[in-house]
Amino acid sequence: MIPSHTQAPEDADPSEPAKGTHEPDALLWYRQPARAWLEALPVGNGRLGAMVFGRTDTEVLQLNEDTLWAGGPHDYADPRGLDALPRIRDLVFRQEWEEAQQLIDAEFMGLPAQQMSYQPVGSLLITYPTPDAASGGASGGASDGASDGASDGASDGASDGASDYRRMLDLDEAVATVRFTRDGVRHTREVFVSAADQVVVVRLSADVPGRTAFTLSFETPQAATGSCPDASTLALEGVSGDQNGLAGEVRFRALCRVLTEGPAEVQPEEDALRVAGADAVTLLIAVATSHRGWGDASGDAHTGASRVLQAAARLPYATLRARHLREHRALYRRSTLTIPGGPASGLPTDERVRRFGAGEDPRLLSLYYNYNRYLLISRSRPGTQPANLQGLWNDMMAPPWGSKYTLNINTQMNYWPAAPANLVECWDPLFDLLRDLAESGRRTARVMYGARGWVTHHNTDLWRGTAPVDGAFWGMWPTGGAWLSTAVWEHYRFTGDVAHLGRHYPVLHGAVEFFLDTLVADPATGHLVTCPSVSPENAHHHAAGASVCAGPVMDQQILRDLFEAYVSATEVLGADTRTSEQARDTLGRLAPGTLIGARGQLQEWQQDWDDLAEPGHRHLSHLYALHPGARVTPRSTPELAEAARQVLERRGDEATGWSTAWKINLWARLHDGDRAHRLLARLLTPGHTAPNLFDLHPPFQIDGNFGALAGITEMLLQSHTGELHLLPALPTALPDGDVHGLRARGGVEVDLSWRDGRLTEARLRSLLGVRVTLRHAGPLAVRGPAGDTQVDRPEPGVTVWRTDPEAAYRLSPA
Ligand code: FUC
Repeated sequence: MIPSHTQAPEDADPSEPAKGTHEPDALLWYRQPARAWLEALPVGNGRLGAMVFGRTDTEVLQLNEDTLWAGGPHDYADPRGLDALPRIRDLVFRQEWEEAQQLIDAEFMGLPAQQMSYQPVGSLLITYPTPDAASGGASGGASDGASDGASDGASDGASDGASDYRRMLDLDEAVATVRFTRDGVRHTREVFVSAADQVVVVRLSADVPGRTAFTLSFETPQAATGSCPDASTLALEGVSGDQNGLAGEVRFRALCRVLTEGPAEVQPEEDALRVAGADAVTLLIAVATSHRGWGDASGDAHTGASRVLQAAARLPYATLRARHLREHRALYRRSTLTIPGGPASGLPTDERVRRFGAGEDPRLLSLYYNYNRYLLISRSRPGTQPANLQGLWNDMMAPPWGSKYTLNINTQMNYWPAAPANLVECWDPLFDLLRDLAESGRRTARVMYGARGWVTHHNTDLWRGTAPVDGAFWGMWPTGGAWLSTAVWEHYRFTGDVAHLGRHYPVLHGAVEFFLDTLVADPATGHLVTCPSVSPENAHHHAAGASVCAGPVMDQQILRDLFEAYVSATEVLGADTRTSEQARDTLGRLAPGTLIGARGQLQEWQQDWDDLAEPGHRHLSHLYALHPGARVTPRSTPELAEAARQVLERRGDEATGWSTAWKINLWARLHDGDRAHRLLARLLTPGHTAPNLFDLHPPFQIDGNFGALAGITEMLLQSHTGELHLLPALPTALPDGDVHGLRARGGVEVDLSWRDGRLTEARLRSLLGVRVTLRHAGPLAVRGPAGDTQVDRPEPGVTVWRTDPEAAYRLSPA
């Protein structure tokens, strides 16, 4: 295993506050309940999620479980594809793109040509007695009055007599809290989702004994029935939705157990539980589904849910909470970003978002950094599904784009920050997905391409669909799996974990095999190209609606990275050299991945068609080589970096959330911190950031959150060239700050402090003992465990030395 300094020590007191955990950096808070879903606060343990509305008349906890998807196990590959393939290629090379697209739509699409949607479980409703019933008609004070379901922008006018209202999400605890006073009684509600015990935990208490009373019920858009299997448990059982001709096969069961304190009464009704006279109540919600893997939905949701519930019900609330805190903080406390505050930093979170653009609250970036890390921890943990388009949180049966895995940018972006923000474990689910796709994609490769290895196109779902879907224009892109596979090598670069590389080497091998068998020689140049393919979702002849082409530049860039990763991995592992030799040979015959066009721009296609395309298109596919790739850098390829800048200028700043987030990373790679910050400021406005800080495409897509998190790390530390570059793109708007616990390639953890725009101190912890090449404006003195460290300075601004494994170094301007 990889050594790690970053685990919270077992004996650390989890109740102690740590750096970066004070309110403006670690607390989302509001003066009113959530009226709409995008105001509700997300909690999750990777698998189970809830959106907490914080209402005072009927509280809504909208629930998700990450394997509840429409449809069932299914193979989408269309066997007619193989016969159509040579004809499609012929049409593409003859530049008869529309005909090629028609043929693809008719004979080279998945069956069906759409994949399945991620779907919600439903909501747990906690309905309080009306003021009349409870106390004979109290009135006045703050209220939300919304009791009409999870997804609407419901009213906030009805008077339920609540006052002194506050709701919050503490990121350091991963606990959502609601507090209010009614009829002289102070009520407190806490909600968290425990990764340790696999339940949603709700604690309802009051400062007057015997005054906790409510009715519990489930509501759901699924085909499901509610019941009370025993006197203190509420159940909801159902099956996921049908879609595009596939029957819903995921059976699910949600259970809510009521544990009361004090002389309480619990009264089961048909499909509700009435609780009265309690001092306090703990609710435990367990959800299980019948999903057992991408090819099997025959599991036992019934027993699964009971088993988890029984185990959790044995633990007192304080123990459940402590176990949850320990688990969460082991990840959350790895890293912090501290930016000094401004006049608006003490305001409620929705107010802060409205004011960020005015420069009144640079500290909002600390909260945003922490929140986005919180989202990754709450959504993606070992053993869970990877983050989909909405991460984990979705209340719709047919969410936008099915809330699936879009593999031409969105899923990759979700995982860009995992290693740099020091959450390597949260990356795990992506590798599980790759392992699945390498199996399901093998059939698609064979049936539709007659090829070895495996392929995945621009989307996948819970059933690991790998055939093209959604139509040729969007779906005819065979490089989704190749791009995802480059993560295997990146993981090794960040961690040095040879065992992990070995486990996932077959994924790389199969991805390479597929392209060895399917790359074709472009008749015009003889170079090897992908065909048919697209430059994701962009038309090279916009007026004609033609996207299908041969060898889009992005493909050629990705394949270089894939093949090189494979060759390097083979060397590290001493594995299959024959395929590796073929890969090396193929690398030399690939069509160019970087070409400069007539306008001095990096070309998107092999031909200089860029003027015929949509100028401000959201995808930045051909800038892959600048980020996340590393083939284009201002230092090693200045002309190409300039050509990439031309593309960014022409594309402009107006874009979707994720596209803006990608631009932050791209400008940071060009070392332009001010442009990167300008885009970050665009993202942190109400048009792109919801009151709960979810990123808006619009609609909500979590890739913008994760892409922005990666972008912030890229401004502060870069390591993609083999050097550790400190503060490579520090914006002038952030002259002072401290960051703790970033992670660089080579297994180095980095803390940085800067004042007046200059580095004042850096600390490095070398997990693996690598030779470090550090780049920074101005010479640095290095002190290691044995005092001043001997370093080389091969050129101005570069400091080189070999670190000792597990050793810490303190650097200061010399
Ligand atoms: C890609 C993008 C869209 C959207 C969708 C989920 O198709 O082009 O903007 O993010 O994925």
